[in-house]
Amino acid sequence: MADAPRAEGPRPTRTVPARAADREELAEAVEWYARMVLARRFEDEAERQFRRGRIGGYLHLYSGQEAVAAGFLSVLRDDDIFFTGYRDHAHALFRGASPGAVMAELFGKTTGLAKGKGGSMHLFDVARGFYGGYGIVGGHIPLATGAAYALRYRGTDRVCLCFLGDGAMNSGAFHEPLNMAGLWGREGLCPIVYIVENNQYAMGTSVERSSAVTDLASRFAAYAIEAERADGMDFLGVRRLAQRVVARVRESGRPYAVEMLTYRFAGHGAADLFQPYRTKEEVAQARQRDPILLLEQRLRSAGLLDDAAVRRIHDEAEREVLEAVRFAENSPAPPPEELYTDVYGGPW
Ligand SMILES: Cc1ncc(C[n+]2csc(CCOP(=O)(O)OP(=O)(O)O)c2C)c(N)n1
Repeated sequence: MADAPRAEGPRPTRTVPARAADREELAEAVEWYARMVLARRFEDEAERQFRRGRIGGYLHLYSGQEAVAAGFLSVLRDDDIFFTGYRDHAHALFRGASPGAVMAELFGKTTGLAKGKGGSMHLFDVARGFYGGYGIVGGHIPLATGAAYALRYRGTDRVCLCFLGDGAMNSGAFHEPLNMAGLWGREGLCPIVYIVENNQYAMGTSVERSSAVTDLASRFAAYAIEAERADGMDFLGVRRLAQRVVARVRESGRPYAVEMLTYRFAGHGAADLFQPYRTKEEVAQARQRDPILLLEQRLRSAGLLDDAAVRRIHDEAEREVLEAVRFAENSPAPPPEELYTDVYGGPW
């Protein structure tokens, strides 16, 4: 702060607009609280449907990490784009995809976000700037980096977000594009934010056992990319960080990275039932900082949420998710001819 310390006298009036801005920010946060509640309820229901055999393939839940995607996607412009890994349902919902289309994709139906061809790990919604949903760990990092370059090459001020896991940082697919991003960034040609969702584990392997350097943010220095580490459980904190970082990348065209400390409440995938790599006490402790509860407490103490409003939001999420399941159940499965559409080759 450049201001000299003020010993006495009235508080400056310029704090008034700041407080008004805070209120506006909190009012918007109520909307994001509702979206996070919906995403959590969606994940719980997806797990139930998976266990009933309605969802084939794999299923990776995002519960616990909601504040990261919500915080960043809440500040993105409509024409910006983003990529993520396979833990992708909430990302699609936060960007405005309908729960029915996401659930139908999990069910493999034609009404799904990717016509039922992608399933849980490969959601895709180009109209909303969502370029997937990737099952190969780290496989999307080169694509996202190239896309960021393309945005600048075409003369736009659009920004690309690339969400990745802590495990993905140890893949070869991380290092090559990061080097290019560092180089392109010198010319202001790589407007990308790498958002490491450090949920402490890659499948059953903790960061301590898989990364030689556990301060993940510091590893971006190897590619001349500035980075910082922050709490990923506090929605308002993530959102403020995202506002600052996205504005800076949009302005400079230089890449930036954030390591968001978060936690996944569910197992790695739906088959990871016993989780021998962590204790129940550890999970219970992490749940005390559930991002949805933290935001709820903050909004309650600001007088923007009460019991009735919370109940309404939860009831609405319940209704929307059950409606999504009905929609998915009643949607048609793709006909065999669909095997030959959206592929590079013709029938043979
Ligand atoms: C190239 C590749 N190697 C291995 C796997 C198997 N695999 C699936 S998920 C995963 C762990 C990834 O952890 P992280 O990037 O931290 O993501 P998180 O599951 O924590 O969100 C691994 C090794 C894979 N899918 N792709």
